[in-house]
Amino acid sequence: MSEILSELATAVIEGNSDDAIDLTEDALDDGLEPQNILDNGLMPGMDHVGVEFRAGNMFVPEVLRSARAMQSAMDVLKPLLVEGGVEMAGKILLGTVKGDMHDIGKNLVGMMCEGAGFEVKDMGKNIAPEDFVTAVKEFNPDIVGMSALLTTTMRSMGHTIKALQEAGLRDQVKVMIGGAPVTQSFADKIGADGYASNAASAVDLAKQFAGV
Ligand code: B1M
Repeated sequence: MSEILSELATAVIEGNSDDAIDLTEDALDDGLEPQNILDNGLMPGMDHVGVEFRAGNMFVPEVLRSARAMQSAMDVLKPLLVEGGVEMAGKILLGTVKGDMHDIGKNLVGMMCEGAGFEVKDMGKNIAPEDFVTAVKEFNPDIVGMSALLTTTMRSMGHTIKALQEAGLRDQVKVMIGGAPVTQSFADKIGADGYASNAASAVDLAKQFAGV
């Protein structure tokens, strides 16, 4: 890895958005390709964050800072990546289900997935099954991600899967669910394709779904 890319990875790990932007611009000025900057600067930084988060060596506020630094750099790179026709890893439609206002974990999942190269459309919170259906038709995602933090709102995940089935869209998408009260057995029960217990595992699962 060139020195500037290793500094960029460090900026992401340390959650330093200003450095992440400056170094991304410097790398572009030095003639590095946007894809190279993404794959060998930003991604290794975010991968490291995922490993440390899973190991309990980094905590939510630090991970959020890293994700924001990654996103700031991605704001610089994204138009160039799109212009250059670079393929994203896949498209994820994300939302917190109906009746549920908790979005911190969902936001973290979205940022980490963006960091891993996915195009993420975040619908926000309190998203009804029919709104997921409409958004699937419009955005055509590879993965639908749902988050719930309340035992009372978890059931809306099942309702959303049913609504996708009824709209004939279920086979077009993988459904990934998560949130504190959610378990693998609940995912199995409602017919989700997978469950992730934290943001780093959500990235792994999304990559597995996308075959990357
Ligand atoms: Co609320 N709340 N809350 N709350 N709140 C909990 C969830 C609760 C456990 C607190 C408690 O009583 N001990 C409890 C739920 C009990 C239950 O259902 N069993 C609770 C309650 C009861 C409520 C209210 C009903 C309180 C009231 O008004 N009486 C109310 C409900 C409002 C509503 O949603 N309709 C309410 C309101 C709120 C606030 C608005 C004040 C605020 C939310 C602010 C916000 O999100 N913008 C809030 C908060 C902050 C919490 C706690 C304290 C923290 C949640 C959080 O952000 N954790 C929470 C108690 C706790 O967890 N200690 C609590 C940090 C976050 C990073 O973790 O969301 O678990 P988490 O996300 C993780 C994983 O779960 C996973 O990855 C994330 C990152 O590793 N993950 C996914 C999450 N989504 C995923 C999706 C995936 C994959 C992985 O794939 C798509």
